[in-house]
Amino acid sequence: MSTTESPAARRPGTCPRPEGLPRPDRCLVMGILNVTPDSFSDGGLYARTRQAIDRGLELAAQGADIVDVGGESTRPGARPVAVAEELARTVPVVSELARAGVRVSIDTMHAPVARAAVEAGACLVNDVSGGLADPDMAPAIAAAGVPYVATHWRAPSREMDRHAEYRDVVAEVAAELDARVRQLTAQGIDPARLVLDPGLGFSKRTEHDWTLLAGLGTLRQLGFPLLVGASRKRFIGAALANGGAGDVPPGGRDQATAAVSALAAAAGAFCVRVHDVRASLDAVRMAAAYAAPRS
Ligand code: PMM
Repeated sequence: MSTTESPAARRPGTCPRPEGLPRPDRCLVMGILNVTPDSFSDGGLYARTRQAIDRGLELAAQGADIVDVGGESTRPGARPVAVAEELARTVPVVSELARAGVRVSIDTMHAPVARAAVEAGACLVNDVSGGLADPDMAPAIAAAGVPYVATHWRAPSREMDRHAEYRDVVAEVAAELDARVRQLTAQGIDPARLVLDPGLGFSKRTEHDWTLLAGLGTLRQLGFPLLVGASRKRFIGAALANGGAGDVPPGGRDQATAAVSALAAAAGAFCVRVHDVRASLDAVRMAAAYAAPRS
């Protein structure tokens, strides 16, 4: 991989775009819909399902290009969820949103969930393990022929922080993503449908996340569209805390997230994944206007 970037490669409009997804002249905004008990406390599965569908419709009405449905928390330290439970949480939500005309992605590391969600109408599979958590994932994606987000990942949530060691985080993440691309395409995934993601917060410390964000131009040289998932993450809270003046809780990080969305879009990201769709949609529109050719 070369480290010099041509001026054309720096323009957001020239970012490669996967087949099977919309191609507006701006960065896409993916709205986060986590159907997990910590997001929707008590109330039983039906209540959670109904609430999740309503929230998904709301995200779409706010302008989300894609609504990303997930049934398993991937926070550091999170425990795995049984596949049957993940299916019960996500498939009815995917199905109902797809029926309502919403473009849905499924956020899962498990092939049976990916398969069932695509069957239910999901048009994209978002796998934070990049195919490493489940050996059946790549063949399932190859067979389904849907776009696939492969995220940089080193270990399951409960042990990810132990693997946050890098000498040159941008070069190592680029090399590890490149290795994933080779393996995934060798297993039959169409490279035209691949999206890569630096995996902010996944086996990364705060300084790694900021270095990766600043290094998006280098990651784009891998030749694939990039998705950036910064929303409300620890590195944003740390920057807002202003050198230890007090952490800002996740719910107070949306404006800062929108600022990061603008930076990611200006650096050529194909898509940002966020909780607050409206703010990031405005942000990526500003990035597009800023980058637009002027006479
Ligand atoms: N982060 C989370 C979940 N899914 N998907 C992609 N592609 N990239 C990410 O960075 C990502 C993801 C964890 O964040 P959440 O708990 O706020 O959903």
